Amino acid sequence: MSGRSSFLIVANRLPVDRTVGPDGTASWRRSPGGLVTAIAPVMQRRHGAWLGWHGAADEKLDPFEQDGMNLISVPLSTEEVELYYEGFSNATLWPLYHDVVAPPVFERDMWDAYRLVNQRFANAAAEVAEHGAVVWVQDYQLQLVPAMLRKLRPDLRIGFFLHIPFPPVELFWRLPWRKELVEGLLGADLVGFQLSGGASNFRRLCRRLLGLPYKGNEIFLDDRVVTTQAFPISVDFGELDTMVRDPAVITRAKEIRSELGDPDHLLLGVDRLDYTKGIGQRLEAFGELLKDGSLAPNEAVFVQIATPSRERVEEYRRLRDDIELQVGRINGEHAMLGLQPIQYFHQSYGRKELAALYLAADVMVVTPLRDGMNLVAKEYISCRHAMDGALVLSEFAGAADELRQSYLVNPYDIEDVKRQLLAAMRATPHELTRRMRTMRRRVTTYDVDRWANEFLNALESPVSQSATLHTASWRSG
Ligand code: GDG
Repeated sequence: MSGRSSFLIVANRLPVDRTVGPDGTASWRRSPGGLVTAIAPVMQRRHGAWLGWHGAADEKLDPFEQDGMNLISVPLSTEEVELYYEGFSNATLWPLYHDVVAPPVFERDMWDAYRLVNQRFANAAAEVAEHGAVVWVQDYQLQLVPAMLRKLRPDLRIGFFLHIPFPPVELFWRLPWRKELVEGLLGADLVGFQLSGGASNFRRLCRRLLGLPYKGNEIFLDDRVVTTQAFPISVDFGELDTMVRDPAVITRAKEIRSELGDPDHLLLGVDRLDYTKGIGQRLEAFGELLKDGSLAPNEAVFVQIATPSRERVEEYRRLRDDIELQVGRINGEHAMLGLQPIQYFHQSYGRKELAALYLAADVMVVTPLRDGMNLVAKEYISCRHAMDGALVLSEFAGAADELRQSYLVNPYDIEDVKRQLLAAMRATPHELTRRMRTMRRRVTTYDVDRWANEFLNALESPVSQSATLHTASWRSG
């Protein structure tokens, strides 16, 4: 790859993972995960460049090409991975932005590393962006990049999208570095959120913390306007819809059901093993249904895929132990020879295997305590072209705003989860079709292409007339 780019994605991670073959040769493979799933197709179409860390510490890589994407690695040292990534990003910001469901850690050396690494990303972007390029910065690990980049390159059009929730002012206020963080985000021309609630939390915060006025979606700075808006992320509906029509995937789905003993109800959970995902709550509800006899032990099987995640962060290690203890207890009490009611897998799977699981499952169980969007819920919908299957969905997932025909639950209310699990299992085919048809209509029309195009159109469109006028009057007033 050579020269500069007119379109850049800046994200913590490059969208690839390195694999080493039996003969010792290394190659790159597109990695799983929400962000990658969402953006890779857009990148390929626009022939841009993607800046991010490649996943190995203390190693510098030359730019390379993969799957039609130009990839530029931003290096991180072992200490930076610990302090910037596992520390400030995942032990401070992640819990703080997810309703403090785990206590956030506030440590100054983590913040210093976060600032230093954000500056490195900004410098790298400034170096490869063409004059007037569009730069799209992704997610909570890089919230200082917009302002740092604007300082270096005022000619750029800078967008930022936050994949996780933006918290209410009262929670954000705890952050010792709250002012720097908000000023970092305000370096963007457009700050995108999953939901309008996140955007309005951000605008209120800007007024209270920095005294900035806003009107509608626009925040008025001295010399420019920052637009804040919701862009609910979605999935590649077409890819999944095609995948589940593949005979190999259909056969695999049948095999999965028969390997599980052809239960009346196959329930499925697919999550990164994360304390925000409410895995414990759903297993508790399922265990109680078995215990109180609402479900016979051989009537339902719950398959829980818990993909390994952030295993060096203390809170995640504890969570793994808790979940595995809980699975062991429930299975210990209710298993029969050759039949375990919970099938738990702490492993990662290929996309096709995942699609086969979605196709095999009667009830998809998505119960986060807080989630920016939750792509798994939308992936399940995309795989149900027969218009059957039920989605049990937490009210605290961003996806609940769009998927109103799911079986909505409050995951903190175990009785409610039990009730909705049973309702989903007992629903008539007619009822399931009615709900699924409406939800599929939503996901087909608002897929990931539409999400990315709407964001980029908003970023590239000229600033509104009213915004310019308002800035002028604010400055003169
Ligand atoms: C963040 C926000 C927001 C999971 N296990 C495997 C696998 N996955 C894929 C799923 C899905 C993705 O990972 C997970 O996306 P989610 O949206 O459910 O959750 P987060 O990872 O927390 O994502 C979230 C998202 O960003 C996008 O903005 O929706 O709220 O927290 O695509 O299918 N993929 C494969 N094997 C696995 O074992 N191949």
